[in-house]
Amino acid sequence: MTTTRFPTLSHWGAYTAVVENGKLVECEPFPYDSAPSPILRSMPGMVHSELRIQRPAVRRGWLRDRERADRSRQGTDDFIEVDWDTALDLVAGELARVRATYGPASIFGGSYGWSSAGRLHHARTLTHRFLFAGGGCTTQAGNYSWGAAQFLLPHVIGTYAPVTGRVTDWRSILEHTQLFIAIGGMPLRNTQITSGGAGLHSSHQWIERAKSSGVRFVVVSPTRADIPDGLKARWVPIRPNTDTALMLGMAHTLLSRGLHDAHFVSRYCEGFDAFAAYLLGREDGQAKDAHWAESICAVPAQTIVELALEAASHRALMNCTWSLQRAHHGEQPYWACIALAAMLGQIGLPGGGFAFGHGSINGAGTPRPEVAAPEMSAGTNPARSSIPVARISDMLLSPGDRYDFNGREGIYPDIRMVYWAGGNPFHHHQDLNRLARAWQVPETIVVHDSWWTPTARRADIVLPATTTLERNDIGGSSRDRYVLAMHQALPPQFSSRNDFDIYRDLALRAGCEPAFSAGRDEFGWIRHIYDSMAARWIDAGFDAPPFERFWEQGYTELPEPGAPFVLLSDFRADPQAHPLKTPSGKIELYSQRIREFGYEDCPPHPAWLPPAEWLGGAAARHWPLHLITSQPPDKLHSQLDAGSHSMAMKVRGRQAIRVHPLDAAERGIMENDIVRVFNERGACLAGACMDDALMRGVVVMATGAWFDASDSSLEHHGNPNVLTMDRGTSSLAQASSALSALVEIAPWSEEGEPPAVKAFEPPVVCPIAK
Ligand SMILES: Nc1nc2c(c(=O)[nH]1)N[C@H]1C(S)=C(S)[C@@H](COP(=O)(O)OP(=O)(O)OC[C@H]3O[C@@H](n4cnc5c(=O)[nH]c(N)nc54)[C@H](O)[C@@H]3O)O[C@H]1N2
Ligand SMILES: Nc1nc2c(c(=O)[nH]1)N[C@H]1C(S)=C(S)[C@@H](COP(=O)(O)OP(=O)(O)OC[C@H]3O[C@@H](n4cnc5c(=O)[nH]c(N)nc54)[C@H](O)[C@@H]3O)O[C@H]1N2
Ligand SMILES: [Mo]
Repeated sequence: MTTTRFPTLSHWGAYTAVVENGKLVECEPFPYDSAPSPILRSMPGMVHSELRIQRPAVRRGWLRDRERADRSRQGTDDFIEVDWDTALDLVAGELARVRATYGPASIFGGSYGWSSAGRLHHARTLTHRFLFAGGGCTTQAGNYSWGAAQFLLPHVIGTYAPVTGRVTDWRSILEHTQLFIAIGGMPLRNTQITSGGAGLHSSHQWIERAKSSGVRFVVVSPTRADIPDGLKARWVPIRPNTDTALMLGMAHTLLSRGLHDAHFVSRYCEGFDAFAAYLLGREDGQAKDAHWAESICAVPAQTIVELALEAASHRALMNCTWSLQRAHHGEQPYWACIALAAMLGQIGLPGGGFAFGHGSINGAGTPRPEVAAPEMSAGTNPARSSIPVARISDMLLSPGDRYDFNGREGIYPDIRMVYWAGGNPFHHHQDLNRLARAWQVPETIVVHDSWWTPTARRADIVLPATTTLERNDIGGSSRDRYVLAMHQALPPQFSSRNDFDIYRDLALRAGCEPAFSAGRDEFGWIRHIYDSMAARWIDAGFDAPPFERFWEQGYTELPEPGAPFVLLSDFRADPQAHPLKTPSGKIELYSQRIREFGYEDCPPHPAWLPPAEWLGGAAARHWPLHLITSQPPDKLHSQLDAGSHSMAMKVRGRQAIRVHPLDAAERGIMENDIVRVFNERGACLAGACMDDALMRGVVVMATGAWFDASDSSLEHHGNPNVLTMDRGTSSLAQASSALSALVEIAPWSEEGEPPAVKAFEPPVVCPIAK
């Protein structure tokens, strides 16, 4: 037996791939990582799984009838394997036909998705690079993670850097913060993940240290489970989607008692008076006081007042998880948080002010110098066409329709071809029954993936991609100090190929290979990515070993920076020398620019706007439970759903739904029962889990179960996105409102066993003629 070991990296951490006789047998965590993720355990089974796409395959109906094929057979049709040349000729032919007939913007190449950690073989970047090189395509602006923040924050603080990059770091918190208000909690399950991968999982340690240095934590969340194990935090249960009301109630408390920092808001903020007038009810006759807030968010007025007073008398950090803004009117809680922090007057002070993303992702608040991580450029899109990321179904269903987006009017392009590699829209998008209808509009859909995901089985042409273990790469994140070499550990499995090589061959056919590859092969690119990064490190005064040494050692690392980073400290120290990039140069609590947009669903100051679905709204009479769909603890989105770690968390083979025991009892639901979760948009099955850490009226399902439905009446596996609302957060950001959804649940009461889960049975594939 031969055993070989290879350094490599995933979004869930760095590790050594242990290979015996050509098989991955184990993933040993990176030696410096004190809290490696158990998600690693799923990898050996998945890399060698029967769910791997083995050869290029074409949907039977499409192969016969091409663009006139019956689209309704997507997802049920069988596939016919073809050789690589045939497959690539078909894809190249379609790209050429669609571009020539309808123009480049009729190809949708947004390809949203996390792909893999390596920066060269990052499928989405390569898809863009390839399509841009050949004339362009329609892309997607923003993301599902913090799409509302991305388009709001530049109006308020001149940048969205606090969601992409640094927030006040943990060392500043340990030393100075007395009160940490964690709105949306601090669920450590989410800190297993870093986009681009990481050498260290550090959140656990920082929270441990904050605990021993006496930082007091208050966790505002519909579930007590958002408090990290062992942390003695105060839990403030709140109705989902109502945090804005809570923060307005706190702001009103400060204002009405004269406890707000009048100097800070006048020197550093624009528009405080208008915001104050709103708080006092001068516009609408309704003071946004603690009693008003209680009637919306169900947090007792007394608690709201206490929280405000405590924050005003201590060094307080207000942190919002990203989940808060993934909801209808998700712009508002972020703006309200900044306004409240401004009134507390601690923005820019060590350990004070506001932060986003602590508890949403590993590395938020981890000390790291502000210098480049490894990067691969996608180039620029000559077609200059894009839509807000989460408006995909609207676009496919309504070509030519006009929509508002951040002060401009867009028109949905007429999409004839969809190209996707590195994402799983039948995981990530909302109202999947609607997406399934929209997916029937384009004439041709091409997908690259390594596995028969729900999206791959709904493609016309499927190309099998290698996994990271089957190629060389380089990875790292701007939130982590390590850069990792990723050594090829296995040969390509079956006849899969690297996305890079697939695109290179397609680019050759289209005559744009030089623009795509820039004359570099795999190692040429890895070296180029490393050397460009190293040059920037050296310019910034850091060491970087020569490429060969880095590659041999398997990693290199940046030092911890000297002084702790404090968000907006330079602006606070000297607002004239360091103005914000807002029209006023200040923090905008009232935005003239947003006022000029004239959006009813995004007024010019932070405001409580009821979401379309929430427990206090009319729809709750029919649908009395608020469904929170959170990130899965046992995988990354839908990746590795069929792996051992994820399978062990399922309830009778389906996604768990967490239900308060009293809500369950009212409906005759018992632990481990199969239940139907439903609303007007759809229904899915799930396995009931009693959870008294929940607020009454709230149910929680993690995302990620592979979509498994033959029609829109019932999804079998527990994919909650058949239930979520496909509507933009507002005309401003048009981001995903995934967390605003009401449902009802009932025990499975029909005759016989509920339908079997078939998500992990590959489709029928007719083997290639030998
Ligand atoms: N209801 C609800 N929905 C949500 C969310 C929520 O909170 N609630 N969260 C949203 C958020 S924040 C996000 S970021 C999205 C995530 O949505 P996605 O990023 O689309 O989800 P993933 O499952 O990570 O999809 C990545 C796909 O890429 C494939 N892949 C991996 N490596 C490679 C490769 O090298 N080559 C190719 N060709 N393919 C590869 C994987 O097999 C997988 O199918 O989901 C969103 N959806
Ligand atoms: N294990 C794992 N970790 C991940 C990911 C993964 O797939 N798996 N995905 C990564 C990605 S792409 C992203 S974008 C981040 C997302 O990070 P987040 O958006 O922060 O993650 P969520 O799990 O959606 O939500 C966090 C918590 O918010 C609470 N919450 C939900 N709605 C409300 C509300 O209205 N008010 C309040 N106060 N609390 C609410 C929920 O109880 C939930 O536990 O996670 C990253 N981390
Ligand atoms: Mo995300």
